[in-house]
Order: sequence, then structure tokens, then C-alpha cells
Amino acid sequence: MNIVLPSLGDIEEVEVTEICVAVSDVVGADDPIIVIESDKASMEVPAGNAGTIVEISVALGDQLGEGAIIGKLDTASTEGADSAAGPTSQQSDDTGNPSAAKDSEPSEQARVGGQQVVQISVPDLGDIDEVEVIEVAAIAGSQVAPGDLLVVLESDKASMEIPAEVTGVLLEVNVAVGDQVSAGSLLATASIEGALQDDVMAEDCPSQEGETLAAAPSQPAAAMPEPASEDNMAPAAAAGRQIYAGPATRRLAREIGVPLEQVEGSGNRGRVTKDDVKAWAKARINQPAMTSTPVTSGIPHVPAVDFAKFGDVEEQPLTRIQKQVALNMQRSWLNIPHVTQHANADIEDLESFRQSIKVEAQNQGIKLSPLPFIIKAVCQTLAAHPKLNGSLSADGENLVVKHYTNIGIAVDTPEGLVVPVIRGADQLGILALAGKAQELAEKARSKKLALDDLSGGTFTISSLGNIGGTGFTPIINAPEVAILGVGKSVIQPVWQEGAFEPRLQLPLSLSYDHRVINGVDGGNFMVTLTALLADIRRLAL
Ligand code: CAO
Repeated sequence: MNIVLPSLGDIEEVEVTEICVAVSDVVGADDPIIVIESDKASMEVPAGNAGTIVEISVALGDQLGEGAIIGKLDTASTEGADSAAGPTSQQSDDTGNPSAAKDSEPSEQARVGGQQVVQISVPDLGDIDEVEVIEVAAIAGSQVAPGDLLVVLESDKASMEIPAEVTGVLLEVNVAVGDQVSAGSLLATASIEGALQDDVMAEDCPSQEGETLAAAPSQPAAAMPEPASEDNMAPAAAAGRQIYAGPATRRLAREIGVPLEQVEGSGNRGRVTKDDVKAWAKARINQPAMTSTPVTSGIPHVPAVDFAKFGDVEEQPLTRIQKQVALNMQRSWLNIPHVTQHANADIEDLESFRQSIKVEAQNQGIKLSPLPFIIKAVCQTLAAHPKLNGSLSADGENLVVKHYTNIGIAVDTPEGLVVPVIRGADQLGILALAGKAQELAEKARSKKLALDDLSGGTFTISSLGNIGGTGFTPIINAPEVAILGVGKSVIQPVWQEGAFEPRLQLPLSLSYDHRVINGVDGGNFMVTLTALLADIRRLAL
């Protein structure tokens, strides 16, 4: 059987703004088939009978008139299952008539004390007794113009936007979200431009405005709204943004707590669809950590993008560790003013020594990279500059300087970045440090780290030396106050005793918390560290 567009009242044509089903979908009598929209209202058109969709005869953007064929339904398989629903056209007539919004003109006008006050009421609702106020965009005291959204009403099947029909100032908004209203209920009172505004200007006194309005029967002087200031106009404008969405979409958004005004509509003319609402909610659920900080700190979130619109995509779920790292990084980046300082350490002599004892270390099962030398030098540098081994107390009142040195080493694993800690690193020699770093890196990669291995760090080293790069800005591992990034050493010409000498240079990047570490502290730290690495005999002192 044909699914036919029901009576549209006095509206001649409506636009198809959403197609809710696909061919071979099994639908119930009340299930929406399409959403149509006139100038003032949107409405879902239900199937009218239970059955299987065998054809969809309309496309998005089509203009339809009463009686237009929307599609075909095979009711044979479900005959009798939903007969109570009645024919499609009857169904639609009973549930919501988009023509009703046509009547949303000021229902009452009164010229009081030289101004024209109009009352904006709920228009004729056809057969519907009551509708719910689901959005109030109107704000008392704000300026409105014809077409500005005031409130959105919703019945079981249709939602209706009530716009302003006059230019003026809203004196009072008489409804709130959740109110049940019927035809003729007062929604708002407005003063038509040229009356209230002129009077207020002429009197140039706030109390005069009160007197003028007190003359209106329903407007006691005490309830007099302030004229809109620049501050309260801004939210009014934001709240007044028109949101195109069908009743089912609005219902879904309300049920799962999605603020429709934040959802980018992918439908025709920016219409928000159910899928948009679900995608918005899904994006939020998948990024609990990411969104918590921006919401509380007022940082606007990055809008969701449907990348599939531009080409093939694949979603790879983040591991638990990756999500935790994301949270830690964002927390640190947003809370700590980072400064990163770069310096090269001349490790020509260090490298000669390392090469000379590499085999010896290997015989003890130790792989000797530059890293343990750097750890050793960092420990001694921290002893000379203890502020960088500290933490800012949670209340921001004190710098907690630790009398122990536990060095965290960033380790890349298939599951994500982890930072095991070498406890008492300052007490260990270079070979022991190498062995410990190797052991922790292996434990990290085989997921054998204990909680103890991951806690208590005082300073972190992040080495990309085995990969490359001349410098980067490592993010502080809060609540520590500094982190050292290590790049790949390269031979560079260094001016020495009147000539350029080829010398191995190690790029180092120190990020520090500028709330407690000054540039001078960072600079001194780097001078000490590069001097120790340039002459590792000093590490023995
Ligand atoms: N310059 C030049 N070569 C370097 C170097 C440097 N700064 N650091 C290491 N190398 C060399 C080593 O000497 C070794 O080569 P040889 O075998 O010829 O001696 C090779 O690179 C591999 O070293 P490695 O990675 O096995 O050992 P490591 O001690 O340097 O590093 C560890 C250990 C755990 C830090 C490392 O394996 C790792 O996971 N690095 C990534 C850390 C990370 O992800 N940081 C980023 C954090 S921010 O996103």
C-alpha cells in the first residue's frame, strides 16, 4: 500500500528534511518514515500501518503537497499487528498540524501609556489539547525581530518553533522548559519598537521604564525586566540560534542528555539528525578524559568531524594506557606553564669511553647506550640544583624539595608510553643504571611492571636518541617540575683552539615548570649537565 502525505492544513507544500527508513526496514505504525518541514514547524510522518518498506518515493529536499506518495509498504507479513493505528492521513491529522505555527501572531495588543504592548500566545494547535515547552530561547529584556526564535513546543509527533512576529523588546517571558501549554496560553509579552524604547530614551531614567510597564495589567513594576545590556544580549543571541531537528531527535537528545545547540547538523540546511546526536554522544563517551578539562576550564572543545565524508577511514580504539597518557599529557599541558630550553652537550669523550667498555659491559649482559651516562649526570646535576628535583605543593604554597632522586625513563611500548622509575638512581653506578634501565624497559614491554615501578619519580628523561631529531619539547610528568628530552647525537664542527674540530654533539631539551623554575635555574641546570657530560671524569668526583 502507498504511504501518503496527510493533510497539511492550510500549508500547500512542505520540504522533506529527513528520511528515517530504508527499503526493507520493518516498521511499526507509529514509526516515522520521513520528517517534513514548513516555514514554522517540522513534523514526522509515521508509517500509519505496520509492515515492510518496499519503496521510498521521495528524496531529501523534495517539496511535497498533501496526498503525495512517500513510499510503499508491504503490510501482508504484519497484517493485523497494529491495526489500531488507523490510516496514515488520519494518524497525521491527529497528532500535529504544521499549519498551526502560521497563527503565531501577537494575540493581543494594547496601547498603554503611549507604548504598544503585545502578548505572544500559543497559536491554534488543531486537534491537540496540550503541548510541552521544550526550548525557551526568549530572554526578557532582549531585543527581538521578526523570525527570531522565541520558544519551541512539542507534541507527541511534531515540534513547532514559535518565532517573534514583531520588532521590539521582550518584557516578560511567561513560560519555562517543561511547561504544558495549550492554544492561547501566554508565552511572552513584548513592547513594539518605537513605543517602549522611545519612552525609555526620552525619560532617561530606569524607574520611568518601570512606571510605563506597571500600567500594563499583567506587569507589576517590581517584575520589571532590566533593558538588555551588552552582557545579557550575548547569551540571548546564542540561545536564539535556530536548531533544526525533528521531535524524535529532540526527544532522543533530551533522553541521553545531549545539548542540541552543540551538535553540528549533517542534514539538509544544517538539520540535526538522530545520527548526529548519537555521534556527538559517542564522541563524548570515547573521550571522557579529553573533555573533562575543557568543560571545566571553559576551553572550547574541538568539534567532531565526520572524516568518512572525505575518504575511507578506520577507527582504532585507544588502549587503556594511551587514554591515560592522553589525560596526563593534557592535564600537564593545561596546568603547567612550560618553558623548554635547548643545549648541546659535547659527548665526544663520553662516546670514546662508551665504545671502549661496550664489550666489557656486554659480557655482563649489559647493553651500554649513552642513556645511563645521561642518567648519572642528571642525578649529579639535580644534587647541584635541587629545585628541579621538587614538586609544587597542591595548594601552590610551597615547593616540596625531595631528598631522594628517582629518575623516570619514558619507554615506548606497543600499548603506549609508560614511565618506570629507577629508585635511588643517584646511588647507582653507570653499569648498574644501564642494567636497571634495560630491566625496566623489558618489563614495560612485556607488561610486567609493578605499580611500585611506576611511582615516586622525581625527574623524567625522555630519550629519542635511538631515533633521531635535534630537539623537541617534552611535556612535564606532573607533579614533577622538569623533564629532559634527549635527541640523537651527531658529529658537528666545533671551534676549538683556533680550528673547527669534528665533535659528537648530544642535543638536550629541558622543559620546566615556569611557576617554580626560572630561566636562570633552567640555564644553570643545563650548564652543569652539559659540563658533566663533556667531561665524565667529573661524575666520579
Ligand atoms: N644518540 C645517538 N645514539 C643513541 C642515543 C643518542 N642520544 N641514544 C641511544 N642511541 C643508540 C644506542 O647507542 C643504540 O645503538 P648501539 O647499539 O649502536 O649502541 C641504539 O641507539 C638503540 O638504543 P636503545 O633504544 O636500545 O637504548 P637506550 O638506552 O638509548 O633507550 C629506552 C632505552 C627505553 C629509553 C628506549 O628503548 C625507548 O623506549 N625510547 C623511546 C622513549 C620515548 O618514547 N620517548 C618519547 C616520550 S614523549 O612522547
